[in-house]
Amino acid sequence: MQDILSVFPDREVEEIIREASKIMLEADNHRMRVEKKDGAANFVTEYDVKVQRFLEEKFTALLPGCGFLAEEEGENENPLGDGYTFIIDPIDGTTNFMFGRRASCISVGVFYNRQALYGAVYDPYADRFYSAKAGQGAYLNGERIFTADRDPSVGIAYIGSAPYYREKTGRIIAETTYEILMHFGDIRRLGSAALEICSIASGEADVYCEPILSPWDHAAAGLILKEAGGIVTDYHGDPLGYNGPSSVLAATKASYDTAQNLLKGMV
Ligand code: LIP
Repeated sequence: MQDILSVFPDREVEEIIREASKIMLEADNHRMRVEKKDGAANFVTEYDVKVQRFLEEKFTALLPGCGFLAEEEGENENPLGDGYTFIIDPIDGTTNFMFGRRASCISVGVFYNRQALYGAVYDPYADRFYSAKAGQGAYLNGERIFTADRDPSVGIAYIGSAPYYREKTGRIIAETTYEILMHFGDIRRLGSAALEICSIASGEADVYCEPILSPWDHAAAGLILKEAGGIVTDYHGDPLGYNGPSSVLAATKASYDTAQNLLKGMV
């Protein structure tokens, strides 16, 4: 892994992501084409597709033969293969993006022979580029970032509402909200899992949890948080996979056990 890390073109990948973000910034929120996907309130805009196609074209030119596991379009039969695989959410926080709520990002996780190699989450509205290479720390706009060491009783916890699966998760969210609120300082919800997880990496929050989340939502931010000193598992404390949706718990070391004890029986 060290050899591939030393030659991985992270600067070129960052430049491609920054270039792709211009598609988001130039979007016309009032006239964009929107299609409905499976699940309640689950949408894809023409810009999600444009960003994904741009990224796939540029990453293929940069690293010929690379594979993709991406949210929009195309089949993802074999998510992680030999060599490079990009796990992409072209616009994480699509509903925010549709409504002009500037809380969305581009999320790109890069794997090599099924091992997490690099993660990048870029919020173009705030110009915050989170990144990490395996074993080499986490960064926000080039500055090292680290998780906080706060007592859970004052910590901030993001609760993802898994709105596309509300028939299955509605009551879980209600119970989770009660338990988390009774054990942490306060609760939040941004609507972008990648940004919520990255806010823990930069010390601005302490916990994120969501009962059902797709691999493209957490692949990049999960590596960034681990490299910042955090912990990312499913609700049962097991490592996250990338073959389909799972529960996700992301937290600082100081808050992880409290949150995992509350969540392990929820799913
Ligand atoms: C969203 C996540 C969010 C989750 C939504 C959806 P999208 O990603 O960031 O945390 O609650 O169900 O998965 O669909 O906006 O890319």
